Amino acid sequence: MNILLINPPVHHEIRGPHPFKAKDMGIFPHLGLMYIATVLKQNDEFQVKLVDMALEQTELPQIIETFKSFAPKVVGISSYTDCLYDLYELVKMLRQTSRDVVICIGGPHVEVYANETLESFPVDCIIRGDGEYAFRELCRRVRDSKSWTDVLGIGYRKDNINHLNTPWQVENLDNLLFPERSMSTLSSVKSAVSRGAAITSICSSRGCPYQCTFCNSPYKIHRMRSAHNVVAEIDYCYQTYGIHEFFFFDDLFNFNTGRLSEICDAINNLSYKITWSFRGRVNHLDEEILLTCKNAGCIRIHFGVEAGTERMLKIYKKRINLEEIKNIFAICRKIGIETVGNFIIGGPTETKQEIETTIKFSIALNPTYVEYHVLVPYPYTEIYKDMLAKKLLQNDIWKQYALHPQRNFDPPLCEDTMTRDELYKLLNTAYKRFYFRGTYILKQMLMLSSLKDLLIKINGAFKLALIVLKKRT
Ligand code: B12
Ligand code: SF4
Repeated sequence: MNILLINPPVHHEIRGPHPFKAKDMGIFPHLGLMYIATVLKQNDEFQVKLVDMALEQTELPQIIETFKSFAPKVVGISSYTDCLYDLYELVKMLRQTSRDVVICIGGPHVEVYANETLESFPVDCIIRGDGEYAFRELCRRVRDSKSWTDVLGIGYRKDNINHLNTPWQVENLDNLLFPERSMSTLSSVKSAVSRGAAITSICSSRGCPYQCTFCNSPYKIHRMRSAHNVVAEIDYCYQTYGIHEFFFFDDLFNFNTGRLSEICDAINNLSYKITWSFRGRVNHLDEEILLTCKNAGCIRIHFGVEAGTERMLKIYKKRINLEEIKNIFAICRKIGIETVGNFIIGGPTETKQEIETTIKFSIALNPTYVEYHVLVPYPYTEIYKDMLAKKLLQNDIWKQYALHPQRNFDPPLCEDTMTRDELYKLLNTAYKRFYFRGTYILKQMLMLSSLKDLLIKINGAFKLALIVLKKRT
């Protein structure tokens, strides 16, 4: 039986204040769908095609052609709240093409808006939680013409009533098969930050034990793979695809220092060198473990710093302080690990003066790169719930959008101290002040190690200049 998995296109990403859109960040294969595809293909149980429309820039007519020629019995589609309109168009078109195919949506959006999706999208079901085994069970039941309504994780609508089963959660992530990267178009994989070689994303844990008030991470329960299992996947990628650059996309890679140290030891025991980077927090780190990381090939750490004032760090429930941040950035600089500082502008009650302090702090911190974001109160975050409770928003804007996806949706912002336009202006100013400093540009030029490196930096700088100088319409 044929199964089609789709990552929808990104044509109408919401008109938010992010200066970088999905395509600017580099395109990585869809790990979640590859995990699912690999489980489905095990022992040739199903014939699977994965079309990453975002990665491959596939247009709707093309996917309909693929759908007709491949004739799948089940279609599984991933979902992002930011790209909901594209998902909606895709699902409608597939449904118009076939009444019989079972259409199932999974992924981050349905974690948040399960009921709304069932109500407004012409789908048979959704799947919440880890998708691997739940989706395989759905496919098995369809193949065997059995009812699938009791499968864990499934949500469906019958007689105008939604039914949501308990999400399926893989307890031991080590038991999962490594995602087959060949399911995706490897040659297209590129990243704004890679060293030019083939790079892949990798996930060593799911969930995060913290509860920052702005965060909409879909996995709430934190589970980690063993160090041995993680490095076995690295080796598999190297041996099978020749990949030697890895980006750990975990929400929080460095939660357990012991495991981090074991991962580094296991990487050092490989007979070849790799480079890697991760997304992490400044706590759970010190000079010793950072040196261990550096010696095992860690080249860059993406830190969620968020603010340059203690008051905003508290509002975000970040559970870190300015001293810790300064200390870790200084150590990284000293030992030669690049840093990316992520900052938020426009949190609840944040004043212009505080934003100014954050921008100055980000420059003084001297990270290799920065990313500034205007805070978007995402659905189900503490900040959004608080804004609704305080009636700072007239209605549940996100819920309306989830029920009626629109092309030009402007997400809510915290506009209690500044207007949307003022926040956008500050964002552009922040980027200019950080990147267009003479000392910064000179430092970047001095760090160039090759012609390839130069081309990557020129390309990055050109994109950045376009983004920063572009007028918002
Ligand atoms: C890696 C990553 C990226 C990468 C790669 C994206 C990709 N296509 O995989 C890049 C940098 C390109 C990226 C871009 C974007 N991302 Co992103 N990204 C992530 C990150 C950090 C990890 C994703 C991951 O690999 N997880 C590990 C795998 C195993 O899990 P998974 O993908 O969620 O899949 C599992 C389940 O969700 C489920 N599942 C997923 N799809 C399906 C489909 C079916 C049919 C079924 C049954 C189940 C199922 O089963 C999978 C296996 O268990 C997450 C944060 C997070 N914690 O998830 C954000 C996250 C998913 N991204 C997010 C956003 C907003 C985006 C962008 C829109 C941002 C932007 N403006 O640039 C774009 C959209 C890209 C696109 N359309 O493909 C949000 C989504 C929020 C939401 N409610 O929709 C998240 C949650 C970050 C956040 N906290 O805000 N992203
Ligand atoms: S922002 Fe980072 S540390 Fe905070 S809850 Fe989200 S993933 Fe965890």
